[in-house]
Amino acid sequence: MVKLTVNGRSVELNNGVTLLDAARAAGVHIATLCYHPRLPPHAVCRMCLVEVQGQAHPQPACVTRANDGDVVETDCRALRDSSRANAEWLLARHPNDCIRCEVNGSCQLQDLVNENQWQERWPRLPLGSAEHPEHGLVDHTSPSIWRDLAKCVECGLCADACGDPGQQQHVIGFAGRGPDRLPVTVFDQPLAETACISCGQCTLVCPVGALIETPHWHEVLHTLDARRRVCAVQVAPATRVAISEEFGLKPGTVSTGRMINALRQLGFDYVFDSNFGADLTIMEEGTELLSRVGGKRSLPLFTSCCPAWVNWVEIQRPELLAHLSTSKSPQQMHGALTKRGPFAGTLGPAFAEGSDEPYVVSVMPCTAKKDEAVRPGMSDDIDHVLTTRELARMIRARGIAFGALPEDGSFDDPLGESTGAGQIFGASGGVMEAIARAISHLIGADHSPPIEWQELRGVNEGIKTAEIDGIGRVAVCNGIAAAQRLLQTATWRDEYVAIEVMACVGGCLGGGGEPKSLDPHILEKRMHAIYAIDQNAPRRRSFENEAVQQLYATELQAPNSPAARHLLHTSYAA
Ligand code: HC1
Ligand code: SF4
Repeated sequence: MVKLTVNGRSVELNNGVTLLDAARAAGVHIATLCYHPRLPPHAVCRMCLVEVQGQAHPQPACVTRANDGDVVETDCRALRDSSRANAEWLLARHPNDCIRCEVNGSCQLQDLVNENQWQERWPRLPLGSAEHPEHGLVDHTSPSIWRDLAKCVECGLCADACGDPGQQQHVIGFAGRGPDRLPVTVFDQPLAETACISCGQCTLVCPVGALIETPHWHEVLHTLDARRRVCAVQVAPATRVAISEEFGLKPGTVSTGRMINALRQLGFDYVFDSNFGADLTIMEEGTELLSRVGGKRSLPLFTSCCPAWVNWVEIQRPELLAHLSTSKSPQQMHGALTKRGPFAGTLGPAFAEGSDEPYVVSVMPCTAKKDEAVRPGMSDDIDHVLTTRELARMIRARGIAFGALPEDGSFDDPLGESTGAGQIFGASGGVMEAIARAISHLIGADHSPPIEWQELRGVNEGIKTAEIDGIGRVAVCNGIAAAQRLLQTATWRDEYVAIEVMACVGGCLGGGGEPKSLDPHILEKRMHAIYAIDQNAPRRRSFENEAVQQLYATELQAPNSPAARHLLHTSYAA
């Protein structure tokens, strides 16, 4: 243990902690820009400098180990002057563009300016200068990720997140030195021309607005406000938990009802559940798996509901495309049914002339879902995709007091019915567990497999495996780097019959469109909430979804029928 004082407050902590940990334990706030608890520290922003008695110079708290007996000061004129000088250096080069910046209100640089009343030190752009003077720093080529390097504070977190042990993509790296140091792509190509898989992990750690999700929320608000079309929205399993964090509720708070009420207040006519699509995916993908096992072809089957993983296979290993399940993701299945399924004609008043389909939006924890929605072969199933963060922006823009909303909101039927198996899609291992719960039913066997598959759960293990009666051994890759490792083994083709891959560590609950969080245990907290929803669900296996049963009893006839393949399956291109 080490015992030290921070601003005169005594704290006792385990060996190995930093002065930043010690300050936080003492309740002392230290501002940071380049620090993220899940990534290695850089100490480049110099915002967290502290004085340690006996040391000649101030030390960066994020990388300095706390020693027994340290006397630490964070609050003195010299330190304030030094952070102000560092901030001035950043602000001199940062566009004064907050009013139209996508992260306005959730920007750490803006917080720093506000906390310290440094507004006057932010240079004003000349009147009428709407565009940045810098040229070539704005990149809007990706359907999922926007870059504006004029806003970059060179913290390095994006490059770390992209090359993190869980991702290992290395699409972004640092070039230049000193004031020209910037995170760029290989050969400075536009993002759309790189190997970027749109996972959005870089947007999740960017402390400012230099890397953001391609914004769709302005168009969505515009369409809602126009009241011209019937507007339907579906919400993904991981979003109903994480949205709570945007409004100061405790991480892990389940906000399904509040979220539904907020969406209705925003003007959506129908609020549906992506979990319905997830249950349907299990019926289609499970049946597809059984038919591949029977025909001994294209095994192991790769799950395909994570679009960043699909992107990775297309870009890096196109020879493996045949392994991807052709079943669309829950988002796309749900969108196809909302637009063109048997219920589409029942969704309310006649559509305005020229808009004979409902306007369909999804709320996803994922940036790559924007990319998925515009893939060839998806037949415009979805008009716009909002991340969890964008939905929070819309709610704030309309002045809806989210935390005060009643929790009683419920989904519209029939595309709002779901089981716990659909809900666990939001956590790494959830798709495979949902398959495990359903497979013996799909085979027609009379025994029931266990509901809970602990060996497939967890946000910390890279590769998880289990044996499923009736089909064989399956694997779950938690993060795209784990999939790369598995595919480097000599035995993956023979060892597994099915492999789930989620590109983001933790699965969708760790997706690049989720709220930004500096809580090192955020993934576990979200995960526990997701499994709690499943545990409390009256039905926990996808084939028990009565609306799905009804769909097969009428229009779709059976999983993988020609009608189902037409609406619910897709293809991939190298
Ligand atoms: Fe996911 Fe999925 S679980 S991919 O992680 O299969 O994004 O939450 O919506 O489509 O249902 C994401 C989450 C999500 C799909 C489902
Ligand atoms: Fe890297 Fe993912 Fe960001 Fe693309 S979206 S640059 S792959 S972290």
